[in-house]
Amino acid sequence: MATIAQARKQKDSSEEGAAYRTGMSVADLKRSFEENLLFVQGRVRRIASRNDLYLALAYTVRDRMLHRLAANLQHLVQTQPRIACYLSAEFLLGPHLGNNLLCLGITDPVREALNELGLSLEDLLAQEEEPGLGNGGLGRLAACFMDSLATLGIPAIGFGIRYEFGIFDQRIHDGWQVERTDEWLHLGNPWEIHRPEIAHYVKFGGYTEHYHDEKGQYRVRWVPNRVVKGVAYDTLVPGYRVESVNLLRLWKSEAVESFDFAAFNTGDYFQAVEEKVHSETFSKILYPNDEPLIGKKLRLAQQIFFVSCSLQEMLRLHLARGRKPEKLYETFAAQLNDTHPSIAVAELMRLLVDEHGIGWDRAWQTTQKMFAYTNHTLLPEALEKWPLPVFGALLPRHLEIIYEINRRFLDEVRSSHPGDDSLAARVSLIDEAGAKSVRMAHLACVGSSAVNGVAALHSELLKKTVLRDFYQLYPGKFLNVTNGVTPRRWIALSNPRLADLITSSIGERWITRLEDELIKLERHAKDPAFCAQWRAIKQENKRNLAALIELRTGITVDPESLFDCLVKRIHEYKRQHLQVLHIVALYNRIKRDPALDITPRTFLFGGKSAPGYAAAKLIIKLITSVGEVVNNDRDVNGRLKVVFFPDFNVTNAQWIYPAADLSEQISTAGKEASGTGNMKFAMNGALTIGTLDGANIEIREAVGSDNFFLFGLTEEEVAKRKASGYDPRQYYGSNAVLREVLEKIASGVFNNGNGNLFAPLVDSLLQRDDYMLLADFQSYLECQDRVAAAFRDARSWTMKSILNVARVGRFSSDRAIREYAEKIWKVNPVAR
Ligand code: 26W
Repeated sequence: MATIAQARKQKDSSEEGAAYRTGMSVADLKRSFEENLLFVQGRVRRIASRNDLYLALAYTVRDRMLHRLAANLQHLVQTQPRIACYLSAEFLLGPHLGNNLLCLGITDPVREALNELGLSLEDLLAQEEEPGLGNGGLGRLAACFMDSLATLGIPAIGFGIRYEFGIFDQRIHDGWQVERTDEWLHLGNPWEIHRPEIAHYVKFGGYTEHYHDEKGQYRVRWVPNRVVKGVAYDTLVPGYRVESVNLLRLWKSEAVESFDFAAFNTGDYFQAVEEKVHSETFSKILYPNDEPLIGKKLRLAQQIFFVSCSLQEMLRLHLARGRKPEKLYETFAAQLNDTHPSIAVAELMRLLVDEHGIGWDRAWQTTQKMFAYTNHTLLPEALEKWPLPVFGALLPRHLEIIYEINRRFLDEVRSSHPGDDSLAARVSLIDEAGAKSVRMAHLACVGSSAVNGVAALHSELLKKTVLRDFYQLYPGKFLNVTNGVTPRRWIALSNPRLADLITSSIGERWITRLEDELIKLERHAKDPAFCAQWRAIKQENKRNLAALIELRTGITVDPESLFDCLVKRIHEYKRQHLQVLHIVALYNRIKRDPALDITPRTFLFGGKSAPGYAAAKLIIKLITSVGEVVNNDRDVNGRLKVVFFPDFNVTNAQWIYPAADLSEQISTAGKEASGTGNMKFAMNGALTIGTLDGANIEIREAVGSDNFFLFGLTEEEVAKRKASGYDPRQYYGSNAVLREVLEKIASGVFNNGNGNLFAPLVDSLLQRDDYMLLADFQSYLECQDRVAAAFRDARSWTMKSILNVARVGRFSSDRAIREYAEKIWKVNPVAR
C-alpha cells in the first residue's frame, strides 16, 4: 500500500507529468495537440480530416482554459462575491479559436507548433463555424460585454438560449437575398461543455388553482399542460491575459420523457416521439428579426424558457451559499438585455411567492433590487407587446401576477398623481386600447431598479418619448451607459498589423486600458515614418479584402480606391438606399461627362434582411442591380465599383473593418439607438460620414469635428419637419439632381428596362419618405464630395485616421462595463 508520501510524490509526478496538458510552450502544445487528435478525436494524422485537426486544436486550447475555470469556480465558492448576470436572447459570439488564442497569449507558439507538424493555423482557423446566436447590434454587444467582464475580472454569467440553428446564412442569387439554414452544430462544437445534471423544468399553459395551505396561507398552484426540461451547455469566456474565465450558460430544451414507450408499444411511433419533437422546438431556432415585432407564441415560449431556467439556476446557486431566497439580490445582479427577457420580473415573483412561499411585498422588493433594464431601440414597432389571449394561454399564472403587479403599481400612481387617469392608462402594464396586450417595456421599468439607454441622445429621447411617463415617476432609475466594443476582437484579433504598430509605438497596455493609452498615438500623427507605416497597413488590409471580395463575388476592386463601407442589418431607418441615391448621382455625373475627374471609390455593402421584411430585401436587390450596371459601364471604367458582400457576420466583419477608409453611419437622426459598427470602424482608422444620431454624436465629440464628415438634419429638426407636415415631393420638385436620380431608378435602367421592380421603393420615398432621405439627400451629396476631395490628400487623410483611433478609447466595452458595474450592479473585479 503506497505511503502518503509515495502517493503525494506520485501525484506530483503525475501532476508534474501532466503539466504539459496546460503548458504554453511549443513542445507542450504540440504534444497536447497530437494526444487530443488521438485520444479525443481517435484519429492518426494520416487519415485525420481538417475538422479532426481543428477539433484537436480546439480541445488543446480548451484544456488551457478549463483549469482556470475550475480555479475560478473554487475561488467564487470561497469568496462568495456578488455576480453579474446578463440575460439575453442573443449572444453573437463569433468564432472562438482565434480569440481564445489571443486571450491566452499563445497564438505564436500554437502557430509554431502546427508549423512543426506541417500544418497551418490559418487553415484550421478557417474551419470553425461561427456561432451565430444573434441578429445584430444587441447580440454582438452582449458578446463584447462578456469579453470585458472576464478581462476586468468581474464574476459574471451570461444566460441565453443554445439555438440549434442560429441566424441564417445569406446567399445572393440573381441579386436577391436567399436564406440558408445555419447548421452550425453539424460538425460538433468543442467550445461547449454539456451539463446534463444542470437542468430545470419549465411549465407552459394549463390553469391555476387558488387555495389556502395547511398554515391558512393563500397559495396558488399552477397546473400546466406541458413541462419542458432545460439543460445547460457551458461555454468558457476567457479574459485577456488574466486568470479569470467566466461562463456563458445556454439552455437547450428537451422532453422530460424523450420517448413514450407506451405509445410505442401501441405502434403509435409518432406519438412516441411527439413529446420529444415538440419540446425541442423551444431552443430550435433564433428568430431572424431585429426590430420588426413578430408576436409569435413560440417567441414568448422561448423567452420564458430561458428566463425560468436561468432564475431557477440562480436560486439553486444562491441557496447553495446557504442564503435565503428573498436575499437573492445579494448574490446576483441581473441585467435585462432589452425586453426579450423581461418576463423575468413576473417569473421571479412566481418562484419566490408560489414556490418559496415568500410574502408578496418581500418578493417584490427582492425583484426590483435584482433587475435592471437596458433599452436598445425607440422604434415603436420593436417594443414588445403580447396580446392577452396569447399571453394568458401560455402563461396563465404570470398573467395573474402581472395583473397584481399592475394593480399595486396603478394604486401607487393614482395616489402620487391623483386625478391623472390618463397617466395611469398610459403607464399601465396592460394596453387596454384595441386588442389588449401586455407592454413588456412597462413591466421591465416597474420591475427594475435602473433603466438605461445605450447612447447619450438615445437615453435623452427615452426620457422625452417612449418612457417619458416612467421618467416622470422614477427619475432616479434612468441613466445612460453608452455602448462599447471589445478592442481584443475588433483591433488585436482582426487587425494584427495595426495592433503591432500601436504596441511598438505606445506599449501594449492599450489592449486593456484603451481609454488611458490610445490617446498617446496622437503624438505620432505628424510623424511621416509612422504615417507611412499606418498607410501601408491600411493598404495591405485593403488588398486582403479585395482578394476576398473577388473570391466571394467575382468583382474586382482597386485597393487604391476609397473603400466606402456600409455594413449592418438592412433596415429603412439605417438608409442603405440613401447611399444608393448618392451612387446613382455620381453615375449620372460620369454619364454626363465621362472625362470627369472623380475619386475612384469602392462602395461595399453588407447586411442581412429579416426574411419577411420586403422593403429591406428590395433594397438589397437595388444595390446589386445598380452595381451590375455601374460595375460594367465603359464610361465609368472601373472608377466606381459597387459590391454587396454576402453573409455579413462576425467572421466577415473582421476582414471589413480593418480595410475601410470611410464608415457610413447615415441613419435618420433619432433612430439608431447607438450603433457599434461606428466604433469598430473608427478604432480601425476609418473616418466617419454620419448624422448626429446615436453614438455618432459622441464619436464626433471625441475625434473632433475636423475629423468627422457630418451631414443631415438633427433629431430635433427631423421632429420639427415631421410635426409641420413633411412633404418629400417638395425636395423632388426643387432638386434636379435628385429628380434625375429617382427617375433613373424608376426607369428600369438598373433592371434590364423593367421599371416596375423598384417602383414601390421610389413611390414610398415620394409619398411618405418616413426616414427623410429626400430631406437629407443634398446635404449628404455635398458631404460626400468633401470626402472625395479630402481623400485625395493622403497625408492629411492619414493624420485624421490616426487621430480617430487615438481618440476613441472611451468606446471600449471595458469602459461601458465599468459603468454598469459601478452605477447599476455594484459588483467588483475579484482579485485572484
Ligand atoms: C422583437 C424583435 C427584436 C429583435 C431585436 C426587436 C429589437 C431587437 C434589438 C433591440 C435590435 C437591436 O439590435 N438594436 C440595436 O442594439 C444595438 C446595441 O445596443 C445598438 O447599437 C443599435 O443602435 C440598435 O439598433
